[in-house]
Amino acid sequence: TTAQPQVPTTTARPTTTLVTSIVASTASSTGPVVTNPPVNPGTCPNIPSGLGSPVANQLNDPFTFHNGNKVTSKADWVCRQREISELLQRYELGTLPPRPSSVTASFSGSTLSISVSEGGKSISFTVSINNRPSGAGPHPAIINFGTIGASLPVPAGVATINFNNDDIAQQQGGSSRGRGKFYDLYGSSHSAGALTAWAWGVSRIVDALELTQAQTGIDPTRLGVTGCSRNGKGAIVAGALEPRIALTLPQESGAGGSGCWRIATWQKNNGQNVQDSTQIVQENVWFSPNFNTYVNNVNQLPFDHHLLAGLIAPRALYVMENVDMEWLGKISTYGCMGIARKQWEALGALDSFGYSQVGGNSHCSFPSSQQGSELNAFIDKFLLKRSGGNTNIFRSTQTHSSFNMNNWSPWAVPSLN
Ligand code: MCU
Repeated sequence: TTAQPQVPTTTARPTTTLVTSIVASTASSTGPVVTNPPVNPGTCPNIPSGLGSPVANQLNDPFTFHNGNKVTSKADWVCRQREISELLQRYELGTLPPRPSSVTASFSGSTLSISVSEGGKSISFTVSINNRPSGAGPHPAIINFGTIGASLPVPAGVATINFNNDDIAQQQGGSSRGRGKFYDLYGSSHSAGALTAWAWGVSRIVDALELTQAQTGIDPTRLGVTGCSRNGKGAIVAGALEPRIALTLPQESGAGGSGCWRIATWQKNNGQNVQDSTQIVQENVWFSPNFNTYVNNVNQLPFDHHLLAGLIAPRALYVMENVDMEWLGKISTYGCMGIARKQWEALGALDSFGYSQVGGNSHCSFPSSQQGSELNAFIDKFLLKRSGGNTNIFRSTQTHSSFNMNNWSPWAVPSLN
């Protein structure tokens, strides 16, 4: 079978034309899951070509379009997400190609084989589907990035799909630029950084799961995505760029993931040993080469990572961070996600947002304090679709009193209908 393109072929795939895949929860302790309305991108404002005014010592207003108009409805929000996705791709992530002309898949044993063709070139890759629950299903699954620190305890009833993201785009330092199957297909000078290439890979896994649902028994509308550290950056970007992901679970993603560039720079200027934009682009190829132009003055960017997270809203996001790891930007992720949360607030969807920062565990070893009442509550509600505990979570074991959340987000939070 060949998958049909679901969106018009444009250079940047509008993330917002596929928003209908999350169905309302029927068994929730706190009400139905909020969804975005379908919106015709043709009715959205044009996305300007310039950067706009710099934004210093605060984070960009999610609720004002680049052209100055206010976001006043859920339909506006979908347009604003489309704009933010385009700007993130243009200045930081590189272009996410639209769905390729051909995606085919087959399933045998526990191996899902995926073949993709575009422009006369083809690649194929495999993922393994493990811990498939017994019974007819369909069953939910969590796509797990790579082999570095994959440590989330996935409860019974949820399959795991192991995604070798390095096979799609390498991440062994600067020499990895343009290497991997994504670049075999699109060319080694494609603008996408590794995070975008991996998100594209996740989208192809979802395509393949849609094509093979009868064979795999996996429900492609109940998918989570996770990864830790560099692969946590991959997980949050995949959740942001692929609207068919129901639950995004980035673990200790830090700078370049759940952290904001501006807050990391502020931490660094206050003498802390924090990874910032200038360092991260020298360490690895996670971002587009286009980002290099902005890393010395991130105030120019018309976004920060609170808006990356906001591409997920009102879908479910549970962010896990480690308070003991200064390098990851512990104030940055706390502040960035605390402000990101206001996007779920505007949509009446606070039950779909969690941020939890604890310590006492080594990097990427999942602490049990986040399991029962947090991770499992999210998995119960958004993947297993049964009532569970509270999923409106924002907590840290440190106070971060030097960071003033309101000063960094001085804009109003509308109530969007
Ligand atoms: C938190 O993710 C990265 C971090 O950005 C890097 O600076 C560091 O070298 O590696 C972390 C990681 O992926 O650890 C496994």
